[in-house]
Amino acid sequence: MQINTVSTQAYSDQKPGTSGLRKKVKVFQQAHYLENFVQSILSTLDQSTNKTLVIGGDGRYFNNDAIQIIIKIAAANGYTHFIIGQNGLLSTPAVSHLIRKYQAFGGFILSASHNPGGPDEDFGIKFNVSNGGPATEQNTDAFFSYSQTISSYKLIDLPTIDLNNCGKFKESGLHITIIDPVDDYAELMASLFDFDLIKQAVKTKKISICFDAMHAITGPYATRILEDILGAPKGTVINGIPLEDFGGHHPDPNLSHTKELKELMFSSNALDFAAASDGDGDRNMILGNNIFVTPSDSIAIMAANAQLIPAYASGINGVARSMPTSQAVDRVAKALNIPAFETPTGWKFFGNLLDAGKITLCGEESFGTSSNHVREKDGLWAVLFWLNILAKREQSVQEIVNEHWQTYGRDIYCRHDYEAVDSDIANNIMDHLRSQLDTLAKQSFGSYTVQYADEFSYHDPIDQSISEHQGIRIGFVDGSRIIFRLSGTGTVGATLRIYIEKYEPDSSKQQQDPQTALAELIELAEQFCEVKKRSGRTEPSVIT
Ligand code: G16
Repeated sequence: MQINTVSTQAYSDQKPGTSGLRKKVKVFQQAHYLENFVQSILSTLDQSTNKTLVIGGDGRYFNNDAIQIIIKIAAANGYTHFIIGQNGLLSTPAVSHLIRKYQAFGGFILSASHNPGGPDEDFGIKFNVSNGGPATEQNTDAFFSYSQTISSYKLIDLPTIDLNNCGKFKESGLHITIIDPVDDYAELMASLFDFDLIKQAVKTKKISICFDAMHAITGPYATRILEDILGAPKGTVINGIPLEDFGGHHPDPNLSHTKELKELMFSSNALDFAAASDGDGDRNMILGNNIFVTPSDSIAIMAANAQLIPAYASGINGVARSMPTSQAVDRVAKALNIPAFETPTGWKFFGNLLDAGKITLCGEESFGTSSNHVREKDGLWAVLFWLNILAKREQSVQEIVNEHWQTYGRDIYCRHDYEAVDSDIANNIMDHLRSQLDTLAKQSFGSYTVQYADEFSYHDPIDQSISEHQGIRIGFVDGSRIIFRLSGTGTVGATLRIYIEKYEPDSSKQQQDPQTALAELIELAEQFCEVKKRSGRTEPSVIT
């Protein structure tokens, strides 16, 4: 095998964000851009004796070009065994599972998640390590530092690898396995949930389902599991064919981007259960007949009902949520007498807790939930978890949510996103907020008195690492919170996220619309950050 050394120049913008490196496709298509980043990853990680890598992506534009490049560079760096999804496709949770199951060194995931795809849209790349989870912040900092001084990368000459047919073959001394993207994942799901019970509920029409795959990666997974294995009628999965540009849509499962599903589920023809997933299959949105379940409530309800699910029947060790996620799951943990951890935004922060057995379930407000079965969030797993609860409890989503609120109280919650704000303006907003932190405590604003105001930093209890500047928190005496963060996943300007929550224990007041119930806090958020005044926007780009 002839290894070539190619001269290159560093790009200054290769700092990974919340979840890998995400940029416009055209940025990735610049000469040596992807190559530099892949070499930076491989040079930075310990040179292991394990030479197996998993590779796959969500099928967006540039997916398969990137796979061919990665194989050539990884082979030149000594990797000899490659497990690749057929047609280059693998969902993010499936990659996590495959790394663990086949004990690979790690895996490359090609995706910009919920961001749009196509020649003029977004692409992304992320490396997951041997526990199946995203590279840690220490790893990603090291990737970036290497990328800043890189002067060459290694590459072998290789014919284009055929990704279309499943099977094992040898090419230029490399062992290539092209696998069915769904098989191993479907088997894992069957081992966790009571498929017979769900099948029965579907067959007897106790649960009617619609799943929107948003023309992204979960199409084949959901079709196989929901329709072929669990027997839901053909057509249960909509937008089920993965497309390079997701059909021109934004594969982000929230109420703004799933209009078809929203219209159906808030109509008189609503089904019992509906869900959607994102570009790479790690996010989920849960809907019932005329109800949207917030992701923060969803993880709390899962924790409260975990004992109904075969895989978690003997109990859960603990739970974790990202800091901006509502405190609903903490209340369940308290009742179960198990620990609840608060981590920064980003799935990578759950990995150590999962590996150490401190937690079994974890979730984020950004439509992510999962458990210790993989080291990523898992969209279809969440859907199956809900279906298993519905089949077992024989109640509607609405009844389950209402009972949960009556038992634990409701954490009324919303998130306002201001997307594509000029970066300087966004940074000034954050500085303006920081400048108020020392003086806010004990001040009263209308019905609210500030208890604390700070910038969240996380001390990892397992590896003792410290992650600072993870969002600005303003907490009030009654437990309400307003949180401000700049997103780490956008590719245009900056996205300011404002998270607002308020606890409502009184069941006679729990049915309010969040925008109404939170109106005073929403006003206060503007008073603190002045995003409208400073950016000229009149309303958020997205409300979830
Ligand atoms: C990624 C991370 C999540 C994070 C989300 C939003 O999700 O894996 O942990 O909550 O981004 O991050 P931000 O608020 O910084 O945009 P995904 O689905 O985009 O990979």
